[in-house]
Amino acid sequence: MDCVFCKIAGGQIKSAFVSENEDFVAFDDINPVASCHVLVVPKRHIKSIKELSGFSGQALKNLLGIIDTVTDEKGVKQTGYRVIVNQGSDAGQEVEHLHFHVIGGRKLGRLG
Ligand code: D5M
Repeated sequence: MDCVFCKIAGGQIKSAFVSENEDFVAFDDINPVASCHVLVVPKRHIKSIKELSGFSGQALKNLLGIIDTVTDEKGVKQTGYRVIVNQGSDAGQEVEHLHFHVIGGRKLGRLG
């Protein structure tokens, strides 16, 4: 499958991970909108947020755990951050492999 995030997660495209666990990798967004802009990506190819319902409790804990580690690493844990999923074309989703944007490091504007 020709998926850029599968290649990053699988190591075919070299990327310095901010963090990694059994189910997820986290790496800097290539086109950051803030000093902290990290993508948290499941290692398994998952197209849509709806498929999260198939995750085990442990995998969901690992999702929250890696977000916690990333925000700590990037120094935004105390100041605040956003976790965003762009789902579908109206939301501007570009990569069809589920990913969570973790954005912080400045005052963020309103959503919309
Ligand atoms: O966001 C897709 C995001 O993925 C967008 O912010 C750019 C980022 N991107 C695309 N390719 C790469 C690579 N190779 N490394 C890091 N970041 C990347 P979406 O929510 O789909 O609009």
